[in-house]
Amino acid sequence: MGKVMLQGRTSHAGVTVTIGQLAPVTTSSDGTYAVLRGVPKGQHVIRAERTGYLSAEGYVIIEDETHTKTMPPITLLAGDLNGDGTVNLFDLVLIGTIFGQQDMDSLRSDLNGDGMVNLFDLVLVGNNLGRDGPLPFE
Ligand SMILES: [Ca+2]
Ligand SMILES: [Ca+2]
Repeated sequence: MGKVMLQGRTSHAGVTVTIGQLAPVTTSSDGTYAVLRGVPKGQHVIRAERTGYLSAEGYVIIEDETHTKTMPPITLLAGDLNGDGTVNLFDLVLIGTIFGQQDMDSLRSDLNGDGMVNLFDLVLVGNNLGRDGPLPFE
């Protein structure tokens, strides 16, 4: 189990967490997820991803599959709207084209989740310009 927070949002729901070959789980609004039970022994890749955010990736080592493994909490950085793994000019342009509108696809350009593509979202992208994913999951 663990917790993934979304930068700039009050609801941290909708992050997909995948471990190895197991079926992905999604976070609830407080960011928590429970997945690390029944994971086979060994080292597995763990990924956390959400549209509009840089993903995080790392390794989880399971020594005893009967125990529930707890992962450290992480925060995904906002702003990778086009999903190319970096927060860059393309993401700013995307926000610019629908600035001031209600975001029909609220998973995407409305980063802070207030229902509008506005200055708050622009600031989130601006603050993370130049950041690359995946972020370390540790
Ligand atoms: Ca991008
Ligand atoms: Ca917004």
